[in-house]
Amino acid sequence: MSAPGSAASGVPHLDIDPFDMKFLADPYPAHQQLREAGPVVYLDKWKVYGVARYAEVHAVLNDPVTFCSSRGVGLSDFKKETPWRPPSLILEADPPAHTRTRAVLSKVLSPTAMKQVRDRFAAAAEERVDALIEKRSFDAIADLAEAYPLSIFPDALGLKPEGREHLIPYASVVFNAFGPPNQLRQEAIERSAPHQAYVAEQCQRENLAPGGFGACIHAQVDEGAITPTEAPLLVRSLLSAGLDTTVNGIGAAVYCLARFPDQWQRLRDDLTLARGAFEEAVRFESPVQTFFRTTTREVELSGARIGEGEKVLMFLAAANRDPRRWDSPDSYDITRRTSGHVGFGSGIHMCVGQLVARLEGEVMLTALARRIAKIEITGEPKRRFNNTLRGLDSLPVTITAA
Ligand code: OVV
Repeated sequence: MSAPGSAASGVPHLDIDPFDMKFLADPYPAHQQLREAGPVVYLDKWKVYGVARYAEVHAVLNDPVTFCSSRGVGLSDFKKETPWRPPSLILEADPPAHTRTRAVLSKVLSPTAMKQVRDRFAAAAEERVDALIEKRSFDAIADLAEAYPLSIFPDALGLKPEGREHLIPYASVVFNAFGPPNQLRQEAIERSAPHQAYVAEQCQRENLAPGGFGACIHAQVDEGAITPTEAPLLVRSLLSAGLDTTVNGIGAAVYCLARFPDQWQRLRDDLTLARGAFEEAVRFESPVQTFFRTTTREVELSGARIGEGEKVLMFLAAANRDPRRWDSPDSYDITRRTSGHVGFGSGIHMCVGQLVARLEGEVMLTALARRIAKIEITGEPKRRFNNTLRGLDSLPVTITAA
């Protein structure tokens, strides 16, 4: 008998910690090491398997029976440790339980639902850009990437005005909590009580305005699709995953377009490229960098034997820049054929809110490109450190109106 990932199984052991500050500050050299070491690696620091090539990340995402989510999609194995909050009914669930909750959120966030919010989202993007043109110099994170989603998403959900300052801190805890028990995770959870209390309260039916996404989830109880106890937890999923993700997605897109002025010019010349420019930013920066799965049986993956009950860390960001899959993976190219990127995941758990994210990205990039000739970075961008999310804390810019 050999130990998990021992030399006998041919899996290379690496002493890379994908959650330390050095890695998070600049993950790209380590992503390359992880990809080049082999199709499956073993990370001794956290005793987990890792996959960083596109083929294996895609394979793991698309075999949810073998690589399950119900034992948690962070490092913690819910079969061995008590989760820091009650598990998500969609993210941390497997079929058949997952199928029903997924159908509910799919319906609430459907193409039809997008039609109903599109004009409001587009008008708010125009308003935000008006305000930024007035300012000329601003922080593209606080004043744009955060301010825009905060101006529309809580209203679209139907949240009351009071307490919204908890939303981003709550999401930051959620995404830090997928990581290992490092300082980022432990401090986030220690300080989470007020944010958790706010979120639990806002998930109740009486606190969600009629017509919003939250009320639509609760209306599914009346249809018999979910129980009255399930509805608040599904609202919690939107509060967990619906805001900080798009903040970092829009932040990524603006950061790309500010760094690559040729791509900014192409977008200005053809505004129909806005959706592609956003999608390519999701591939290029991968706002959600990683997720774990847990094996439900012994499995062979690309020649590597993995035992039952092992955690497998999927490097979505590394897969999105795997030269085996992508031409010039490290170039931001707004006309690239991005389909198949795993920035939104793949398979049965692929981002259920992706239409909301793309809508926000599209209308914001369209509004920016229509009115602004030039975006210049005028100060050192500051990184925001999170175990799962990649993005900036601040991005000082000066814009020139068209
Ligand atoms: C995709 C995602 C991230 C974080 C939280 C959740 C989902 C959730 O369902 O709570």
